[in-house]
Amino acid sequence: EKAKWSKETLAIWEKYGCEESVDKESFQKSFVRHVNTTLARSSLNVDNFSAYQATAHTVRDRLIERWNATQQAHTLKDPKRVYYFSLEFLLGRSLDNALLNLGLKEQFGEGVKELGFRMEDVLEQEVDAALGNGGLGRLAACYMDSLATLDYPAWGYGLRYTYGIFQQRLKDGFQMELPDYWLNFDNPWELPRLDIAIEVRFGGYVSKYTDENGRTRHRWEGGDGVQAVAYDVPIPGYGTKNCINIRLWSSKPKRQFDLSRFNAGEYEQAVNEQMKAENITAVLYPNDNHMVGKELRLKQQFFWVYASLADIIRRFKKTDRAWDQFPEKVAIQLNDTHPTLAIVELQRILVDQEGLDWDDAWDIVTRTFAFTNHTVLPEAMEKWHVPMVEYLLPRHMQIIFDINLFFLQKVEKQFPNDRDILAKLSIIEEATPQSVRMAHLAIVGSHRVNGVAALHSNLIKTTIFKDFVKFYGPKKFENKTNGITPRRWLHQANPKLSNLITEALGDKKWLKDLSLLKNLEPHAKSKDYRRRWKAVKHSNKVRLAEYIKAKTGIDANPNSLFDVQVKRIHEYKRQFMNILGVIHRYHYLKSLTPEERRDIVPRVVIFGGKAAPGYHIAKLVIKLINSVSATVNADESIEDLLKVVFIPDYNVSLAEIIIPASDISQHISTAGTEASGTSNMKFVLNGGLILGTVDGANIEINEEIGDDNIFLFGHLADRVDDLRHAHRYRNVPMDPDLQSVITSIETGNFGDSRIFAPLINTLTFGKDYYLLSDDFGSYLDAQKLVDEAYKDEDEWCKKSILCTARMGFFSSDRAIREYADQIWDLKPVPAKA
Ligand code: OAK
Repeated sequence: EKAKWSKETLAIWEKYGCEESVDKESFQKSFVRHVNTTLARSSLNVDNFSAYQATAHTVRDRLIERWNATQQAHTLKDPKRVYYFSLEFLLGRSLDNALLNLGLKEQFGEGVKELGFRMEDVLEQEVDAALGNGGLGRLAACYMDSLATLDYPAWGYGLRYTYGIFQQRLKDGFQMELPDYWLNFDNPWELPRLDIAIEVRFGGYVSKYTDENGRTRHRWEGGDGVQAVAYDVPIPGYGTKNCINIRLWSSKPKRQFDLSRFNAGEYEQAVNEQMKAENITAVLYPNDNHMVGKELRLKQQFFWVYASLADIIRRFKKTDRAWDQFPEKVAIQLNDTHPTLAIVELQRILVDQEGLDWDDAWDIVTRTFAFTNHTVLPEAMEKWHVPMVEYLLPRHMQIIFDINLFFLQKVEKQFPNDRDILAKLSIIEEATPQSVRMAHLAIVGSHRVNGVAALHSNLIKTTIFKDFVKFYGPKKFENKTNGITPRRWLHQANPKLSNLITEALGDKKWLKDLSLLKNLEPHAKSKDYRRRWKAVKHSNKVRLAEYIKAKTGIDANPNSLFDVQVKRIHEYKRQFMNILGVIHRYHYLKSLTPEERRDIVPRVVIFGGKAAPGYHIAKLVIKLINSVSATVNADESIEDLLKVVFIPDYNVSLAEIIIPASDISQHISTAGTEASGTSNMKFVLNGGLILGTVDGANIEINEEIGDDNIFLFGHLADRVDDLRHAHRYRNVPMDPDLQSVITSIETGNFGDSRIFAPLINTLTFGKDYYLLSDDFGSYLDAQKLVDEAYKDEDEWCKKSILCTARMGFFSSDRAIREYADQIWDLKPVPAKA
């Protein structure tokens, strides 16, 4: 119950409820106070880490004020809100981002310096919040930045994993996984809300009864409960007071432990329940674009959507509105199929608990949800065995069957006597055991479905969801091309380039309206501007070279062309093709005379990325890269002409160092397999060119920046089926250049070749599913064009500037506005100063 204040009391609240100042002196005052009180340290006992903590707490205080103001504005105005349901938020570090978004970097930097620290060292202390695998999780983080910046009333909902994505180490060139102890020290970027706890149940049974109106009703009863406890993560917008919230749920036992067992001396059993409960949010599943049907994962998904919906409904109910207004106040975006059970849970609440008729409830549900698909890979499609769902969620399984029944009745009406289409569209896959197809459920339960780049959105309409297009018509399926936040991915990661851009454009408005970058174009003609642009790239390369030296001992000469491929290791992304290309280059270099060598552009080929721990082929790719690296880098005859580097433990904060230093980056997935890609956008925004296939967002990047500024190669998506068919049913000879590279590995030029047999087999016995052989020739040709183009430094620099200038479209602000206008019907609500 809230207290009612007297006038006098209110006056005190108002007097002290003023804003904390943001000048250098107030920073220093807060800093020292936090060192002395929050950290309980004296000024004699402050290291860089303590300085980080004190700075973080000082910034956090200012964030919380804005967070409060924002929530207050929303409560007063009660606008429609969007809830972004994502099982992953790959936020990375928060301090630098918060300093820049709040406009505090300069004065706080000065303040910290006078206290005896360097801001760079302080920022380096922060561990990444790595609650995600890759593209999907980082996209969610960029979207939160844009939602906050554009003043949209938005919340993120996710899980607070005790362990984020594993840390990667290398041992003898093999990937080793270590747990990510990110919460070992206090985390200043979360606000524990231990008072917000929601009980979540699993198991139990369904009972039937007749209500007072004579209707048959169902009740889900019994089962084991755990608590979902809220932790709030403030997300500040750039250049606004607005600061939104990501609410992450952590699982806790309902009771601390079983007292009767404890008293009986059964200590182990007494804490069992506690451990079981805490297991639910213990660890992020480390698979990217791949589904594993583990029970614990299903429990995570339900735990999360149950608590989030309960929270949203609690908020909705505060305003006494009729249920049919729910979709006018609540939009829920499903980030892939992971949160699809929310559709079922909302239907259950409305029908079982609130007593609505099935059809009225279903209308509310479908007007509330929209679904984003992020992949067409068959192995990524979520399917849950019916017996498992039935056992964990008996009532939800019944509701899924009912949703399916009513849906298929409509299909039957539209396509009478077409058993084939019924089977194809059914939410239930008829196999032994039966499975629930989560994508089908997500489509049926949403009013809008979108892909994440133009090609991808067309592909889902013509391949995996084509039968749904027949039924619903094409309008339900849209495209929302992904975007990235220019705040983190240019302003924060590449401060020198950001300054150079601001200088040319006259102010920082471009950070809120990225289309303004087009005004950089004329500067590409200025010799002086190009000189300075080059100098920035060079200094970013020096920074990366220093990092590489420190972490791997390898000398990467910053005067070489830096060629980068950093992303999750996956067969469809074809890091294998890249390293085979490197071997081809190595052999070529060895065949040259000293005169011929003089004409060669020296290259550093840089790899980074994690392989899912159970993905053996991907792990062999890492091993092969490291074996090639060892051989090439140790070959003195090659000098500086070629260096190969695998940077371990690729993550967001490392991406911030790598991306600004790239001359060319590779985005070389088999056409039609990479839904969008977002790092491609980050590289080009930072003036790096790309070498890529005609896939995902590469296509739209090409449209924006022009054919002269991108190196595209390889077969197009519409050829892939035929090529795969040929590999399966005919004897297609391997590309001869590829064959000689493979022979070289098999000869043992890169260590014991037996290790690599399973990898090489994917090209032959595996039928070259990802078409490396088909694309290898054009890949090598494109690489030659890259080498040639790089020789003309000045022309290259012009391309680089034009790349940045033409990337305005790929701001996540543009993407978020499209979602808000076209899917969510959402309006901004600025928070008052
Ligand atoms: C992860 C788990 C399951 C399904 C998809 C993913 C995923 O990360 N997909 C990636 O999403 C990115 C954001 O839309 C895209 O840019 C990538 O192409 C896609 O692979």
